[in-house]
Amino acid sequence: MGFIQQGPQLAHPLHHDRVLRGWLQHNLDAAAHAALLPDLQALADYALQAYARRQGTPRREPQLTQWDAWGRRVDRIALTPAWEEGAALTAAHGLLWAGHAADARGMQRAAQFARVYLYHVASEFYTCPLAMTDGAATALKASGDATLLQRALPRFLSRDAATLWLSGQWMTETSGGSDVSRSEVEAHQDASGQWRLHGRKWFTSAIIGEAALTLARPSGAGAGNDALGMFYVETHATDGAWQLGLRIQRLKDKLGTRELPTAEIELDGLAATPVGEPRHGVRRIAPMLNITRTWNAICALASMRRALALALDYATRREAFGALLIDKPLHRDTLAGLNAEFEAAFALGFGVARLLGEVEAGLADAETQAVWRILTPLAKLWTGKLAVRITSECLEACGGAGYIEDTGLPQLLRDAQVYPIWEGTTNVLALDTLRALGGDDLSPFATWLQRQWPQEIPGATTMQAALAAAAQWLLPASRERALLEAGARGMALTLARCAAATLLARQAQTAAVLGDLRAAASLRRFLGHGLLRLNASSAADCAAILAQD
Ligand code: MFK
Repeated sequence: MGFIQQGPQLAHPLHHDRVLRGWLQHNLDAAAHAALLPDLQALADYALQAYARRQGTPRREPQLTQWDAWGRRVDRIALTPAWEEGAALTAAHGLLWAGHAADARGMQRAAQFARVYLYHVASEFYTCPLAMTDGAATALKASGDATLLQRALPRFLSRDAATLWLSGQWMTETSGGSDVSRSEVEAHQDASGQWRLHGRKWFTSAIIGEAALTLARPSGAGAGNDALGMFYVETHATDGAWQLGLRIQRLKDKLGTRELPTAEIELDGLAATPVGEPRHGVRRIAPMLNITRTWNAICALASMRRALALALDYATRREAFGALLIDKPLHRDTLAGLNAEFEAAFALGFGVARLLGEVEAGLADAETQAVWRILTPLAKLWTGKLAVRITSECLEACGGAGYIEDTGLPQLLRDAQVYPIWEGTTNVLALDTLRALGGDDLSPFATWLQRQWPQEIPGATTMQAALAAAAQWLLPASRERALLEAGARGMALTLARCAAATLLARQAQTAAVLGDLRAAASLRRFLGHGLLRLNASSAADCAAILAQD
């Protein structure tokens, strides 16, 4: 037999992730760190076992059975083994409840998202319904609806798998995924006063939840997003059957996240409870979006990290042109560049998680709350794009093997393509950044970032120059909406890179005190890739470029 190449091996996801370990060491106090470690260890061990278990075995997918043998409509969904294990892991290791625990330092979200980061890839996107459940818990808390809180919150945040409930987030309709104001699902009250929903939801990301938050238009309420109400529904009756008026029409045939049972559902009288007055639905559901967008960012980081870990390991096993790939200057440099981008993205994603915890714990002043609101869409949009790029590069780093299905590598790329799409596309998030900025003055955000940059770490002037260019662009652009929107993506990417550089600089400084100069090296490389991404064409150039006749 000829030469057989050894495939990449997955290093222990906790022990061999210096970025995660460094961040936790510098951000958590010793007691919090020690309390968290057993859960991280267990989840990383699980990830390692799941990786080994799935090598060479075909991936399983959920199966929908709509009718039983006797013609009864059952809409039964058989899940994959990883999904069957999800509830027990969630309850045991605090994937949901830990984010809502009381913490005097406001670190509960950072501790939760460290768990999510280690679990995500092995979970096969079971993290999607977890994200939505976390978002639903947060939106219900914001509503202050005592009856619903009493009913749903203990179940959403249960520490016991037997009583854990998951929630969906039913927003997308055929009329609009981004423009929710066009939603057509109607809500009306029957003779007994019970609200009931009618219409079709086109993408319900994980239909397995026992509950959901959804938007619907009360009959006669008129058009637009303000006329939508937010409703709470329960999907199953006490006997375990689907509620009357809820049918699963089919599971979606998707490019990736194929273990996730995304469904198209028909509502024909499903009982629903309005959360507060049934209007201002988008405003009411917005707290949920900011939570799921944070999950999206952390899960994008997890996918990047998995791809980078495999590509790095492969480089230590694959020989070409007389040397291991890891000793080839160009390959080495390519991997170093990707890792530096990842490390900056990690600093931003976990920086947002930490700020979220501080905001929720009531520790953030108004300025910090405003910064957190801006950083959330920035983290989501930039990590989403970066996950696609990094997973693609890591496949390429494994050569032809990276393109072969049963190496497991193509799935990383296919799955990563969801991050820039769901929970708001890159452009929708760029426009949300404008909404969060709330005007033409970048200086409060810029001042906050400048204050964060540690004096001892070089690079502040590069960051300040990029911010100054963004501010200079924003001021006149704000007077012309079309110009502002056209440049929103470039500006959002610039701001995301400035924020990531700043948070990485903080990490570099605390690591350097302990003699660890690796984060500083990543920062130098990241700054070398540049921070400025302002690049919109003029309206005239766009017209010329797009003209086809
Ligand atoms: C593994 C990781 C798992 C991640 C979970 C995956 C789950 C996937 C499931 C899905 O993909 S569900 C579909 C997700 N859909 C979206 O994310 C919708 C994308 N569209 C938007 O985000 C639009 O910006 C949005 C519909 C929210 C608003 O568009 P509009 O109609 O132009 O809204 P408008 O009038 O600007 O804002 C309405 C109100 O909401 C305003 O408040 P007021 O009424 O008080 O003025 C806004 O300030 C507020 N708002 C909007 N976005 C907000 C927000 N408030 C806080 N945070 C935000 N992000």
